[in-house]
Amino acid sequence: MPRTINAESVATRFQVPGRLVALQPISTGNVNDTYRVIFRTTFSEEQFILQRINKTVFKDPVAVMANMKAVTDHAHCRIEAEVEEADRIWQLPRVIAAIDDRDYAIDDKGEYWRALSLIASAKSYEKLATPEHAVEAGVVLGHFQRIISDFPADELQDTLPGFHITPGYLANYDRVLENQEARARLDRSAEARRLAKFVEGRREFCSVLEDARERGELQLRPIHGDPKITNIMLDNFTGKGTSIVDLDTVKPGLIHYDFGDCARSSCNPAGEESTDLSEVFLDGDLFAALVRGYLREASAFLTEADHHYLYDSVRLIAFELGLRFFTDHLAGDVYFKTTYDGHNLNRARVQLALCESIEARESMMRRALEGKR
Ligand code: GN1
Ligand code: MG
Repeated sequence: MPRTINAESVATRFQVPGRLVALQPISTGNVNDTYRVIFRTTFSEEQFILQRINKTVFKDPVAVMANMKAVTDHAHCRIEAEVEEADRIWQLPRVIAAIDDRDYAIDDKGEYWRALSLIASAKSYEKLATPEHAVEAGVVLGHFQRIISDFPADELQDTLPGFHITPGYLANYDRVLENQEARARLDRSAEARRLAKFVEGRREFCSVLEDARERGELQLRPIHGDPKITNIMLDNFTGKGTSIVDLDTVKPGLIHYDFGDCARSSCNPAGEESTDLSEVFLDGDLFAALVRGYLREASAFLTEADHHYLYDSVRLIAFELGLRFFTDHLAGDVYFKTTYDGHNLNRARVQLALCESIEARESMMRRALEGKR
């Protein structure tokens, strides 16, 4: 693969001691290309994560890296300051500087690459099986949001304008459907038409968080942007959450985008890639456990209004991601990476089925949110 050759040549351009011995692609992630890199020294070895930043999605990779550097520097200081009181050793990847001291390297094709320290002896999971894992996922998200909650959001750049602004995704869906090929994809699939009907019934709901923000009830804060379950690492030895990774969507936003994304990805036992809709649902026990873990950390900074919109955020982010996958399917798979025909349609079916399940469980979920405060 030509990209692997590029990755090899760029891997040696960061401040890592030793010589390159291996470069292993990591296939999770729907946007960037990721590799685990091994360098050997005379005495030992160094491993790190190398990523090609997808420029179609992240138009300004330099700004992405500036956000990542600023937030991780801040978070590392906070972690160090709290180290004596903490019930575990918290970790967060560090940006490894390039040989020229920049936070990225550019290859001969003009592609941007970054190197990040590896969170070793820890794993992330595609889906959660036990309430204990869900508690840990909640703790990890709450902890991350808490330690960056005093970082001034206005010092972060908006690297992905429109990210998680659901009404914008709806407008984009309408725009895509003006295209003849997209229309044809919709018309020839009964399943696609069923999803379109589901979307129609929820047009007004799309603006629930943005309306609250415009009314001044919710404020922009620094957020992770993509705290899905596969970005949360659990310590191999203790089973406790130890780190959150994939920090390229760190930017100003509503903490609700994060909570909704974490809950919709953690509490669906079938996972995002399931092909069996009958297995997709919002598991109430996992949700109650996640809320318990999250509020343990997040109660310190959540306002009354923040609490009020937590249920809506789970429903909304499942809906939004379903809409994004569906739109991408109709547009001809231009944004998310796919591995089979109809992949994005299937992902959309999963998220919208999950949204339906979240709607059916509203009162139980609200009770879990209220009961844990
Ligand atoms: C994308 O690339 P990855 O897997 O970290 C996407 C998220 C979605 C997620 C769904 C920048 O994240 O918003 O929730 O796929 N990231 C971007 O798996 O669009
Ligand atoms: Mg991501």
